Amino acid sequence: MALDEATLGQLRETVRRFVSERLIPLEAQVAEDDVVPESVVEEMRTLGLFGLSIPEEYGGLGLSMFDEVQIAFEFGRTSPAFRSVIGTNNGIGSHGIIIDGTETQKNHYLPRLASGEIISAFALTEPQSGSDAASISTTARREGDQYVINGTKRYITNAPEASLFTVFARTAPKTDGVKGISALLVEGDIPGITIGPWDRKMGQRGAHTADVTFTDCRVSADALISGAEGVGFKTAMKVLDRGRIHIGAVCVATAERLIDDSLRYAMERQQFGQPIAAFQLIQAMLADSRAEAYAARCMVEETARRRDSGLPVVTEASCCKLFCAEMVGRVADRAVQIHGGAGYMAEYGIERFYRDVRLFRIYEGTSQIQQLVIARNMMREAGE
Ligand code: COS
Repeated sequence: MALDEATLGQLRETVRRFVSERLIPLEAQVAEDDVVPESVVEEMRTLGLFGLSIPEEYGGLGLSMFDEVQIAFEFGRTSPAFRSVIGTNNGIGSHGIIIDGTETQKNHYLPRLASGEIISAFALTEPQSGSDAASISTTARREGDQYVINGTKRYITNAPEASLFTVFARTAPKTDGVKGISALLVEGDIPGITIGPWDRKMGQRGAHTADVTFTDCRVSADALISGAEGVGFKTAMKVLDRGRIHIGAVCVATAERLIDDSLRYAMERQQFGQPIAAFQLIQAMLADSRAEAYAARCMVEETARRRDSGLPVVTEASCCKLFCAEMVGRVADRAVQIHGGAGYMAEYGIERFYRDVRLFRIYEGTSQIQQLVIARNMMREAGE
C-alpha cells in the first residue's frame, strides 16, 4: 500500500534524523568493533524499521516499492552495515514468505519479522554455487512428514544473528535442474544447524556473514514455502528481483552521501591559494558523480513505480542493480580522488565507504549476472 504524501514525508524525516543524529556519529565505532550496538538495533525496532515492506495485516508498515525506495534513499546515507541489520527482514529474508508463503507461514513468521523480534536470512549460495544458483547441491530428503536437510550454505548475511532461514535445497535429483529446487523455512535453534565463524570481509564491518551447515537437520513438511516442491528457484528469483531495486536505492543514497562529503571537502580544502572546488578538474569529477547519481535515482524511482503498478520489472530491476552498483563504485573512487591523501586515510571514513560499496557489485547478483539477465530478456523480447 502506498502511504499518503504527508505520512511518507514524516517517516522519511524520522529516518533522516535517525541516520544523521544516531547512525552517522557511530560509523567509525561500528567499523572498529565490527558490531552495531544492541541499543541501536532496539531503536530500529521501536521505529518500526524491521517491518517497512511487510504487509500491514502482518504487523508491518506495508510500504509500496516506491515508498520503500524513498526510505532506502535516507537509510543508505550511512554505513551499509546499519541497513544490513534491517535488510534481510525487509528483503531477502521475508519476501519468500510474502510472495509465495502459505497463510499459516505468513501468520506465524511475518509479525515477528516485522517487529524485529527475530532476524531472518536467505540461504541460497553454497561453496560451489554462486552465480549459477541452479547448481546448488544442498538436499532436503522427504521422510514421512519431515524433510531432512544436508549441505552447506556460504556467505549468508545475518546468519550469526538469524533465527529463521529461507533455505534453498534439492527435493529431487540434480538431473531435474531448477525444477528440483524447493524453498524451506528453517528455524535457527533446531538440532543439525551449525553456524560458522564470522567471515573476515573487505568492508561492511558490522554486517556479518557466515557459513551455515545442515547435518541431518529435520524440519516439518509444513516448512515448505508455498507447500509445493520444485518451485523454490522461481521463489528465489522473484525475491532477488525485488531486492535488486532496493539495493539500487541504497547505492543512490550512498553515492549522494559521498558527493556531499566530497563537495564539502572541495569547498574547504585550499590549494594554490583557493578552494580546490574552484578547479575545473575537481568540478568535472563532482559533476559526473552528481549526474550519474541523479540518473540512478530516476531509474530506481521509475522501476519502483512500474513494479507498484503491476508491470514486469525483471529487466528493469537488473538495470537498476547493474547501473547503481557500478555508479556508486565510480562515485566512491572519485570521492577518494577529490579527498587526495585524506581520502586514503582511515580517519576521514572515505576509504571505508570505498571498500564498503565494492560489495554492491557482487551480492544479490554480480554486475555480470545483471548484464546476462538484461541481454537474455532483450533477445527473448526481440524473438516474440
Ligand atoms: N522471476 C520468475 N521466474 C524466473 C525468473 C524471475 N526473475 N528468472 C528466471 N525464472 C524462471 C525461468 O522462467 C525458468 O522457468 P521455466 O523453466 O519454467 O521457463 C527458470 O526460472 C530457470 O530460469 P533460467 O533458465 O533463466 O535459469 P538459469 O539457471 O539460466 O540462471 C540466473 C538464471 C543466472 C539469472 C540465476 O541463476 C541468477 O540470478 N543467478 C545469480 C544468483 C544471485 O543473485 N545470487 C546472489 C546470492 S543471494 S543474496
